[in-house]
Amino acid sequence: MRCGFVAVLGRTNVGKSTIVNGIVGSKVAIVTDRTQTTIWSVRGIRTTPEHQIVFVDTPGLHRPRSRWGEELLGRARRALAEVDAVLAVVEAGDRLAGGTQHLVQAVQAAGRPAILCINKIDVHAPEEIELTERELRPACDWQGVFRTAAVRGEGLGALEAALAALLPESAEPLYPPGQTTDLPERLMLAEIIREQAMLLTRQEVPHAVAVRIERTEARPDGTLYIEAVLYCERETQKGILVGKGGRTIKAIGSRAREQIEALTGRRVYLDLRVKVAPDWRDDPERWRLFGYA
Ligand SMILES: Nc1nc2c(ncn2[C@@H]2O[C@H](COP(=O)(O)OP(=O)(O)OP(=O)(O)O)[C@@H](O)[C@H]2O)c(=O)[nH]1
Ligand SMILES: [Mg+2]
Repeated sequence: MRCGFVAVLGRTNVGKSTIVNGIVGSKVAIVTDRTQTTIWSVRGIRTTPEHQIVFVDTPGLHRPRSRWGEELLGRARRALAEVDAVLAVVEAGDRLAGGTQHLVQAVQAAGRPAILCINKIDVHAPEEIELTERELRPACDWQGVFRTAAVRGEGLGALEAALAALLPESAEPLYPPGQTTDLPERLMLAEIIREQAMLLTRQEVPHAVAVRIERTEARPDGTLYIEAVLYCERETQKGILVGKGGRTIKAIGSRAREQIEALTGRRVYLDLRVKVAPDWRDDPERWRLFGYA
């Protein structure tokens, strides 16, 4: 079989995590309509009898405005060093400028075989898609150019086959065939909570939220008890996260609980608290405390 690692690189919000989840066939990375959703270079593993593709999803390329932003960019860059191939993702309508220009430069510098994926073709006019392809195709030595609508699963089968063809032959898979991710359960639980916090808040709040699982306990009645803290940077953000009469934090909790119950197949009791960690995004000591470093 063919087995190996594929880094998924691109501007923030173009749909990298959606593509990884779609090909892996289960949710290994959280997805929101906000920018800078992904903070981990999560591995998402797709295994068939013919191949095993280990995707390394990465934080989106963006202009960093904090040390945390720089850390995320570093995680994306480092992912390139350890892979067999690169999947560069752009959104239909993107031109060869700004972040997309940086993407192409990073892919070229990586010196690995690369495939270009033009995503979100469901929401862009055919002429726009054509323009993006015409501009980006000659910009790099692509092994293939694909068009996808990842939210609908469109084009993902062809993309998967092309990526697998770039991987080295191997007698054995790298990961056990049943495994879909390498993210530890504790971090996965924190990510599910962060996803709902991002979806239910706006403006700067989604990016100021960090989640730390304080304690998990399997109770004798089969319930999984989870205690977590949502950190934000200011009192005003705390007010927004808690919401009027606790409405927002309750909504975050009940949506996250449903997801965790679906994932674990157990009844879940989720105990959420909100705390302020002033300017944590500029404080690496805090990241270590959150388990984010
Ligand atoms: N219409 C449309 N929306 C899409 C498509 N793929 C992803 N999206 C949406 O685009 C948004 C961003 O998707 P993500 O997968 O989180 O994007 P990302 O590139 O991983 O973003 P970061 O982790 O922030 O870098 C979400 O709201 C997705 O539902 C698509 O093919 N079509
Ligand atoms: Mg992502």
